[in-house]
Amino acid sequence: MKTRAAVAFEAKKPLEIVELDLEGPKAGEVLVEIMATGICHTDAYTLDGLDSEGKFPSVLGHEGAGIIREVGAGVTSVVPDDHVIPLYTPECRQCKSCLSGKTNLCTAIRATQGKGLMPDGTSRMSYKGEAIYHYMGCSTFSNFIILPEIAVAKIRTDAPFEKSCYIGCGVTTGVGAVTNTAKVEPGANVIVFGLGGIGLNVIQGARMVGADKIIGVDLNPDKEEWGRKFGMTHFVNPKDVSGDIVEHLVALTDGGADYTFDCTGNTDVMRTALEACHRGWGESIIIGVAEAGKEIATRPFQLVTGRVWKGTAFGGARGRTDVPKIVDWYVNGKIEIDPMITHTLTLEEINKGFDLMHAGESIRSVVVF
Ligand code: NAD
Ligand code: AHE
Ligand code: ZN
Repeated sequence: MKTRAAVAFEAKKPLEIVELDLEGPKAGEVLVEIMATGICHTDAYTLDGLDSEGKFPSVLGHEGAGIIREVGAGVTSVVPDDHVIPLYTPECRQCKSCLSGKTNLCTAIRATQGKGLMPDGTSRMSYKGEAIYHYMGCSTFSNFIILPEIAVAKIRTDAPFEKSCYIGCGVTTGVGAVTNTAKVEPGANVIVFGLGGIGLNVIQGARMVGADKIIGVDLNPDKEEWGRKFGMTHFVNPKDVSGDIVEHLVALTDGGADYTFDCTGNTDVMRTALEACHRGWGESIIIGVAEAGKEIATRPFQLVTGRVWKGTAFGGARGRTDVPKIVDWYVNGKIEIDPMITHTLTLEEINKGFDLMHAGESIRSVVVF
């Protein structure tokens, strides 16, 4: 069949809208009609050539929602017309990682996923006879996609696609980092670095679990109003701090934060986030994705004296199990999504979504097919 898609033919070039050839689902795979997709900073990072796993030409996008249109042989967990969210972190429930109960990082198909291929080592998408790579096992910038059955979460049918797609990455990542990874407790003090599509979800997660001080840090002064909408109690713009930013944050939190979250991908900010944690117990969670080649550093003494450095992917969520619950939280009003979707675009306008993100003018842009 044919599918309309925004293709990244080369790094650092605008996406091009073309019609691709799409092969049908093989055994264990499903055909999904993507109804809407968010644009995450990780898509921009890969398009900018900063991802060591970046492949071109490819169809980017990993924050989608859609409808199952066809299932391949042996598929048992979904049927046509089911509403689903594609999972860049699948959940096979059989691999060593899934069975460990210690991580959401399913390893069943990670090797081929990182090469831009389906689990059998081939691509289902082509243009003028040339293979086009998949991205993060999703490629939601295509109207129709093929996914392994283990990489779809079945969700309720009354959640609007143009909002629930954000649960495919940003919402789950931010809220899950608070609830699954840090396990922030009521009364804790929290600092969130970077108040974009992820950081605001960390803030609303911290509010949901009853954190006390929720401090937002961003270089963009417009983000103060955004943070306050979702529960931020204090805002710090590093540009307005005359002395050392770590000392400033430690003073604001009576000795350091219980939990800090990096949602910038900047390795200097990651260090600040770790060092702004309370001596003896503060935990810093890295969410931001750093460019290829970057490394983090701190004095080991920071860890010797009890600070903990952690990271999280997809908010520690087990996709098929947890994503339907987060959709319930949204539909039941426990978390907000609608105000964070600042721009709704057509596929033809998708490059504008990247421009808005780089200009700091959007929280989330969503493309509706
Ligand atoms: P975004 O562009 O919407 O937001 C980034 C925010 O960080 C902006 O508000 C920007 O002003 C702020 N910022 C940038 N540099 C800063 C600095 N030095 N100090 C303070 N603030 C700064 O991006 P997003 O979609 O929210 O993504 C945030 C990061 O999270 C990206 O690195 C993305 O790749 C990553 N991410 C990781 C996961 C995961 O599973 N670990 C999931 C999604 C996104
Ligand atoms: N491909 C990069 C790493 C990118 C990365 O860390 N991705 C996050 C999700 S970001 C979503 O917006 C993730 O899930 N990581 C775990 C994994 O298995 O990819 C690189 O450095 O090679
Ligand atoms: Zn993402």
